[in-house]
Amino acid sequence: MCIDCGCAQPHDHNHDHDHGHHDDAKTISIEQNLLAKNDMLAAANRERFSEANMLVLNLVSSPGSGKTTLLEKTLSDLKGEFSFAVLEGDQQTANDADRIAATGAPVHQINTGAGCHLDAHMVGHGVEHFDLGQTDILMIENVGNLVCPASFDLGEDLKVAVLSTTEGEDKPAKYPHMFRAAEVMIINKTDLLPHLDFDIEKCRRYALAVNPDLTIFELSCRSGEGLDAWYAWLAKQVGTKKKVI
Ligand SMILES: Nc1nc2c(ncn2[C@@H]2O[C@H](COP(=O)(O)OP(=O)(O)OP(=O)(O)O)[C@@H](O)[C@H]2O)c(=O)[nH]1
Ligand SMILES: [Mg+2]
Repeated sequence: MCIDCGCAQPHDHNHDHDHGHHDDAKTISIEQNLLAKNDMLAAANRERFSEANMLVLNLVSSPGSGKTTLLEKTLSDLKGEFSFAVLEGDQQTANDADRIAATGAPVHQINTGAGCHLDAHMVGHGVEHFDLGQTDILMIENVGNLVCPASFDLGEDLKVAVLSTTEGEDKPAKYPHMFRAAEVMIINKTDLLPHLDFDIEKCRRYALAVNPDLTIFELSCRSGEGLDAWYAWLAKQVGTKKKVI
């Protein structure tokens, strides 16, 4: 168990606590049990989602990268084409759910309290608020945190990691687990590039070094630049999902 955040993030036990091998073994066993239980619930979620013919994306990032803003834009621009439902994960407040509700999409807020990630159990209950048969795309906005959400499968089809230009281009190198777990990386806030020393090519290189299969979008939710490519990709994913089923 991660002592700092209480989650089951696997990590190296090479820090210099004075606990011995016995405690280490117990810790690893609790981690494995927790993740195994989560994986089981995630598999059940995935089966439910696939029965509903629904594309499910898990949006992960550090706080403030623009996940909710991206959802607001996407939902507003594509509401004529697809029906969306949104699960919002935050430690506290319903601020993000209120923003999504303003777009007219069904939304449910999950507050994790001290927890630093959503888990499959929370998501399984969260989707009880939606009519899954009437939903083309379920968007799950995870708790803003580049570490723990990487380890918790929610039953999603894909993880989308959102990185904003104000965070620095080295984040994929410093938080490799997240960018390895994700299939897509969005570099948001490109409108700010003229004011920053963010090196976008270096960022792409760092990301592709940890995950050569990443699909990368560069966009600005503020100016709208780059959103069309993201929308086209989304439409293709929904099409693929419907064809498979
Ligand atoms: N300049 C600029 N600002 C943006 C852009 N996208 C989002 N923002 C701003 O970034 C701030 C954070 O955006 P949010 O959408 O709340 O970020 P978030 O990732 O949902 O944050 P948490 O849910 O707290 O993790 C807000 O002030 C947004 O207006 C963008 O493309 N350009
Ligand atoms: Mg948000």
